[in-house]
Amino acid sequence: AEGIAGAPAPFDKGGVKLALISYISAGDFFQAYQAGAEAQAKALGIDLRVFPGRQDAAEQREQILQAINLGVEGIVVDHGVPESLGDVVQQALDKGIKVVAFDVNLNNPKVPQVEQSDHALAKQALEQAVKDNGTSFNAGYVYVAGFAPLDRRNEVWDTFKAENKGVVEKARFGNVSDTTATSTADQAKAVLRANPDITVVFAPYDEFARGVKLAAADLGISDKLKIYSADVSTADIQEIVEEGSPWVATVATNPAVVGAVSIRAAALEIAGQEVPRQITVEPTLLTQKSLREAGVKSIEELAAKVPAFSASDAVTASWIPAKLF
Ligand code: SR1
Repeated sequence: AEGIAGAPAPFDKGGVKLALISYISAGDFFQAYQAGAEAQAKALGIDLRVFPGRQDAAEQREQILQAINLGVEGIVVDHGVPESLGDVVQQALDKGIKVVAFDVNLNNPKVPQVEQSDHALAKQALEQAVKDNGTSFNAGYVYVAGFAPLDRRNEVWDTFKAENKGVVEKARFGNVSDTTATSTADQAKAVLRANPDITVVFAPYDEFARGVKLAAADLGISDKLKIYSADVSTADIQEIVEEGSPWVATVATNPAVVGAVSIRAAALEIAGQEVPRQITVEPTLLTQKSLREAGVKSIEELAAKVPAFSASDAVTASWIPAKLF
């Protein structure tokens, strides 16, 4: 493995072993996050071991123990169930392994936490919903508790409802699995059939939004519904801009950039350099109108037009190659 000239040890020699341990690997967001992590690891001469996530807390624990046994110098934990991770993460830290967490609250001062500013993300999506629909509407809400980013977005939804009494949550549903979009679509179909007065759906995860859009199309009510989401991918952009799409806005980062930031945080920790405990990648509002007007058809085209989608200045250093996409 090649080292980086002028980099601090051990990156001057290359071949630093790092593990990326995910709780979820299925879906556009997690695939792009992994691709970004891999690109940043390659640019740093890191030997990245990727452990796929199958939403299995016991398996994720086991993978952390495997990574410790492999002799990695750092571990990035991507989502997960905090209660089942605390002790194994502590075992890694006790062995001198650096740990970075993305979207899982490990509540350990030794572990930097990466997130996408989920409060800002949900606020921007709901502000757009108010711009489009006013402050009185019947809403559907897609939420599954226990995922740190969804829980943070939920805090904003609760405050939003308390401040806007004309917004009525008629139904709450959602499913996170390896078939999130289609399972959510089945639930959405039942909900929208039973509540024909729902005009807005807050679905702050792109797989949720895709499911609701699918249900609306099946029921023939796409023109009566507006969907507000989080996340973006090339497939999402195509679904948002297509003629007659009810998916009218999303608030997002480039997940590949977030993956790269997570690896950089681990690299800086390993190099003994300062890393903030809270690392935030700020999201951007993308409306259907703005995407159509810009003629953007893919995440690459988006990155070419909006700098926040090509790179983040979070946790950088002069010795870290930053231009990845
Ligand atoms: C099940 S949690 C899904 C969320 O994790 C990441 O934060 C993405 O933004 C996605 O919405």
